[in-house]
Amino acid sequence: MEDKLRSLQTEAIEKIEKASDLKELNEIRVAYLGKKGPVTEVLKGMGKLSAEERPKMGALGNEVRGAIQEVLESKQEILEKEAVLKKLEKETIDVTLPGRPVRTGNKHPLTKIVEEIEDLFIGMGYTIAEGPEVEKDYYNFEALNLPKGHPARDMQDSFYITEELLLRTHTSPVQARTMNKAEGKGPIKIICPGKVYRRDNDDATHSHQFMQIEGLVIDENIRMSDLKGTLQIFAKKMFGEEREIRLRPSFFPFTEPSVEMDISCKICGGKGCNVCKGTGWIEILGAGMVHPNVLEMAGFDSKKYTGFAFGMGPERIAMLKYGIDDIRHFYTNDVRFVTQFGVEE
Ligand code: 2U9
Repeated sequence: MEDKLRSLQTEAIEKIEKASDLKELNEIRVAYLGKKGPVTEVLKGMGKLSAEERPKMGALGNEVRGAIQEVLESKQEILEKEAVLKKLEKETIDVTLPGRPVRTGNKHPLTKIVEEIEDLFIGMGYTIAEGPEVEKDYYNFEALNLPKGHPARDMQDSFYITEELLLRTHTSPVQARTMNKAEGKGPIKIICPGKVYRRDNDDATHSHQFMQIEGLVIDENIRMSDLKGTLQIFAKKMFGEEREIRLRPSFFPFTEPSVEMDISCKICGGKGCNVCKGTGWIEILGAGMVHPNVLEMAGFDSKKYTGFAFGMGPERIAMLKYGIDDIRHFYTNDVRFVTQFGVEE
């Protein structure tokens, strides 16, 4: 019995010293010192011992228990200290580390350009007018001097929904609607930004969905010089004060005379380079004096009122301003593209 108790003591102490955490240590305590433990089992056999043997064996039993208990307690202390150190190490915060940058969103480059152009014209006294993207054939074409069968309508291959309904091919219908609402009374001074749709095969410079910003000024005594002055201010504010503009004769059914406006190339200053295709000039927008038919159809007396209008594609403006080479970038929402345009200053 004595040998058994001594070997239990050695065995228990070996296990205690190898214990790696408090849970394992507690399992050893229960295993060796518990009521069903081996020490108690061995001492149950004390009944067979003689009267003088019994007290000695009992004392040995207590001594073995005491020795195991003592080693348990010192191991408990060590493991508790280790546990605290491990916890401290795990929860240590290095306050000298740099903060994690807060990722902010980006304004889409098209949104930036549209807002910049809106702010520019709002600063010149224009108000913003909007209208439906699913538009009536009348406002999209007829009210703009493009009667049914007019060849110009084929140019703008359209997404028709029904005979009379289509996805608007420009934002001009918004101007037509605004004129109709005015019931022949000026002045009108609006810009009309919005999405437009054309049945076109997408490529680097064409998209079936794109944006337009058009402007319309109607009042008594509006002249071509008012148009030229307005376009000059726009060009200088958008592309730099040193920009020059030139107006070339053009044709649009809804304006007469019609012009296309170029700005002097900001890359080569007008000498000619690949951006301006060697001409020194870059086409930016179209414009003209509102056609009298359009005025009359909208209920304005063309003897009393005149007006000018212009139209531009913000994608083209953004591509020139930011050096973007493919219009499809605006619509594929690749984060590598949009994040190049930082948050508003
Ligand atoms: C009304 C009267 C006149 C709008 C105009 C243009 C010239 C023009 C194109 C430029 C590039 C469209 O985005 S684009 O493809 N637009 O050149 N637009 S004058 O004239 C109007 C509009 C409405 C009632």
